[in-house]
Formats: sequence, C-alpha cells, structure tokens
Amino acid sequence: MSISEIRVYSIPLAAKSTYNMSNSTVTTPMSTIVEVVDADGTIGYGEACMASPQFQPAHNAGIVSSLSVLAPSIIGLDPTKLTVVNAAMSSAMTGHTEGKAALDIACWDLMGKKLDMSIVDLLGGARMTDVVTYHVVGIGSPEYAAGEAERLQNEGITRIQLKAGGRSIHDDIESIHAVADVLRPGTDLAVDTNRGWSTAEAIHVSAACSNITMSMEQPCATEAELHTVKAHGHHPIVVDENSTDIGAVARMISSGLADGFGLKITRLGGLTAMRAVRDLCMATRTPMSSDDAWGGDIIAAAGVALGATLDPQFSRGAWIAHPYHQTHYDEENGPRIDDGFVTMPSGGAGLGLQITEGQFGDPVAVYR
Ligand code: 0XW
Ligand code: MG
Repeated sequence: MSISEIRVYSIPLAAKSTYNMSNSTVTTPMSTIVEVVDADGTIGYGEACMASPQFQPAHNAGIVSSLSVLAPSIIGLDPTKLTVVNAAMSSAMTGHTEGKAALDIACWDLMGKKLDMSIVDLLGGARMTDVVTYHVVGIGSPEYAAGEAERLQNEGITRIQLKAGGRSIHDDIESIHAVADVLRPGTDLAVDTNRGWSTAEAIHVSAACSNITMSMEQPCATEAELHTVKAHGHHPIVVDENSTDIGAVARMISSGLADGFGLKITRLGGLTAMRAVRDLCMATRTPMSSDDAWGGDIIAAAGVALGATLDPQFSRGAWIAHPYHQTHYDEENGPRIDDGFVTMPSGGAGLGLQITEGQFGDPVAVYR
C-alpha cells in the first residue's frame, strides 16, 4: 500500500440554529475534507472543521493551507504505518494539528477498508454499542436555557453542556440556576465558558451555585487560572482548551487539576494521538469526552468510534455537530443522535460511511 494522491475539499456547514459560546457565535464554518487515495484506488476520508476562529488557535482557511505542506510529506508512504505517517507530518510542520488530524483519520479509514475492519475494532473494540452524547445549550436568557434543558431531556438527553461567559456573571448564575431547577435525576450538567471567566468570576459563580451538582468546563483561559479556581471553587474542573497534547493532559492529571477532559481529535492531531490520550485517561480513571469543534459525518464517525472504546464509567460522551447543522454526507449511515445516544455508522469497514466519489464537488487542491 502507498498513498498516491491526496485531494482537499472545502464545504460549508451552516449552523441551522443559534450556536454561541462566550467568545463567538457559529455561523457557517467551512469544513476541510481530505481524500487520501491508495495506489489501488481505495479512498480514505478525513475531516477537520473549526466552529469559529476563536475556539482554538486554528482557522479553517489555515487548515487548507497547512495541507500544502502536510499532504506532500506523506505521499508515497504506507497509510497503515501510522507512526511513520505521523512522524513524517511532524517533521514537515510543527503544530497545525487540525490538518494532521484530517490526514491521520483518512489513513485510519484506509487501513480499515484494506483490512475489512471498523475503526472501532482497530482501536481495540467497542465497550458500548451506542455512545452517550451531550448536548450544548447556547448562551441566552434563563427562560431559554431552562426551556432547552426541558426539551432536550424530553428527547432522552442525559448530559447537558450549558454555555456561559462573555456577559455579566449574574446572567450566567441565573441561567445556571434555571437549568438546575429543571434537571431530572440522572441528568449531568457541565457549565462551559470556553475560557470566558476571570478567576474571580469563576470563584464567584461557583460560590453562588455551590448547592448545584455540576462541573465547570474550562472556566478560565490558562492552566494556572484553573488551579486557582480548583483551589477556591466548589465544583469539579473539566479541562477542554488547555488539553492540547498528551504532555499537558498527563501534567493536569498528575497535578490533580483535571477532574475530566473535553477532548478534540483535531486539537490532539488525529485518532493516533487521541488513542494515546484515551489510554492515559482510562489507565488513570479520568473521565473524558470524544468530540470535536464542528464538522460533518467524517469527524463525527471518528469521534463516536473512539468514544465507543471508552470505559463507560469514564466516558463523558461523544459530541457531534449534526444536530446544529443537520447535514449528512451519508444520509443512511451518518452518525445521528437517538434518545440521547449517538448511533454508530454501519456502512462498512473503516469509518463505516458510504461516500459517493465526487459528492464534495471540485477539490481546492490535489497533491500527487
Ligand atoms: C461543545 N464542543 C465540543 C463543540 C464546540 O465547538 C465547542 C466544544 C466545547 O466543548 O467547548
Ligand atoms: Mg468545551
């Protein structure tokens, strides 16, 4: 096997409902899709898509641009030799984990297709058949937040991520209490500010909500700030944006800072890197999610595949963007949410998707 061609596509994934975070509102992110073509014509698919330029230090146009360096670095390599492929990309470019992730996922898809195995099985096998998910409630009034929480629980959702930050903390506190008032037994609440609060604000909110069972996800911007909040707050800390690589994850586990992680495949650099972080989290009994910033069926299938291999006790769920853009690349097999769980694609080996060649239009770049 050897990679003979890489085709890059850029397609819009418009948010169908308001989706806002403390630092940004999601409108129409452009998703980058890659086709990694083996010498025998078999195609592996990968994807990376940022929800906004503020969420993590990456930009959708930058992902396309990074592939002008990354794609040529793996032409001619065996896509099943993932260590070699990732070493070649790291040698060619520092950082730019999003473009690396798209190519890495495509190599996993190719490997599955060549071995006639699902990525779930290549990752060690499913510990659950349908994967629990969590749903985001965007920033809004207390009435809006409580109404969304009610609606979602009626649809079977058992994990709610309430966005906060970017406004008066008194508005955040009111929304948190309004959601807490309608939470049913068994529904978990995470309040995610995407780095939006100062330490003083986070400590104030935690004190004002000390009677509420919830976690605080990435309440502040830096690891040092999170330590301060951990020391003076009342709630478990889930680390998202600071979980940039396995070294940072290991440090935040060993220091006792992280009570859990919100992990993104594209921020870590792909399924190969995410698998290593998964093994570290499972070995240290540290809860983690398996998700990404935005994107369609390809990144969703990768996230739910990894999510299925987690120990259920330490799974914070797999998040997919489909409910917010309602677009499928594979209408029949694309991951969707049913009664609070993400369904696994069942369209065959690799990612389990059936994608029609050419359905993404003309490539924006081709590398041979
Ligand atoms: C909810 N997510 C997984 C998707 C959004 O892009 C941000 C992210 C989060 O947890 O912050
Ligand atoms: Mg988060």
